[in-house]
Amino acid sequence: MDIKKSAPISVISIQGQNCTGCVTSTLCSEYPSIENLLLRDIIPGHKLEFAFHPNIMTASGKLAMEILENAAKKKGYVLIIDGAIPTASNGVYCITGEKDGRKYTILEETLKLSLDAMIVIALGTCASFGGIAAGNPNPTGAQSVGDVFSANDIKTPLINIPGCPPHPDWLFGTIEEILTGGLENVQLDDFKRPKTYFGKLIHENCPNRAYFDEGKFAKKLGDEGCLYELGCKGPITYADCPKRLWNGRTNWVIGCGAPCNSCTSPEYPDFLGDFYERIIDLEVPANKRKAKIQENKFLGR
Ligand code: FSX
Repeated sequence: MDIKKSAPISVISIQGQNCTGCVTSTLCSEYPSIENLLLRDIIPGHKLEFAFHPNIMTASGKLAMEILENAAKKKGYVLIIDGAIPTASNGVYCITGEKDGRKYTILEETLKLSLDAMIVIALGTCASFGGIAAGNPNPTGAQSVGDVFSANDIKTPLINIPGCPPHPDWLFGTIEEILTGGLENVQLDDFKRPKTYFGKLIHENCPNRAYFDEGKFAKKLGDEGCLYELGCKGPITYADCPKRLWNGRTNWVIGCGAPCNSCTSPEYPDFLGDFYERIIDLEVPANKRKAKIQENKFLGR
């Protein structure tokens, strides 16, 4: 088959308040491999060009800031922002870089670079919803990319890829959907998450679901049974972890015997209770009755 080659798509990646888990996780991509991501086609006929990436580029200081300036001149790039954006004190709490004695904040880089991007991808829950960085008491005024857009009337298309950290497929699969079918090819939910990856509850595909329906609940870690009473948030969490699996498709959190803590949700972490605290707005089955999941009051569904 004759595959038409298209020009490389320029990608600018900038980093706000985070633990670098989002980049670490997504650069462990297997399909496409890191070799394909950086040197070859991401999918046949389509290549990415990482013009600026603070975690894998060799340049630093003034040279790095000049590379960022030059990359931004080529409009229509994909802008990936991971980490939350501190907005208190003019964003002084997170600096992208320094040039000629002037510090450039992630807040001003976000505002500037978003304007000429084809699409902005908020990578990880901190960038998508504030996440841990915006947790109470949030002294830096950390906000999601979406909230910064709303406050500054930025209309550039935005996609949220949450997860603390996100799965590599969620990021690069979404970029592939854009490359092959355009932005309109990506169906988003009410929180701008791609439905391909965040369209179903963990609960719908959980291998422990039969235990839940039977009313058989683990009382301590290691017990057989559904992990609901040990704080599992799978019944209110949208992600495809049970089917996609992690770390080279070997396992996932519940497969390891630990409860899901709902890291892809907008309410994570402050409004979901402690990690090992049972969610209380759920109707659980009794005497083998079929379970009926109540609407989640937080999500307003
Ligand atoms: Fe947050 Fe990401 Fe969690 Fe960490 O960039 S979503 S703390 S995995 O690194 O921002």
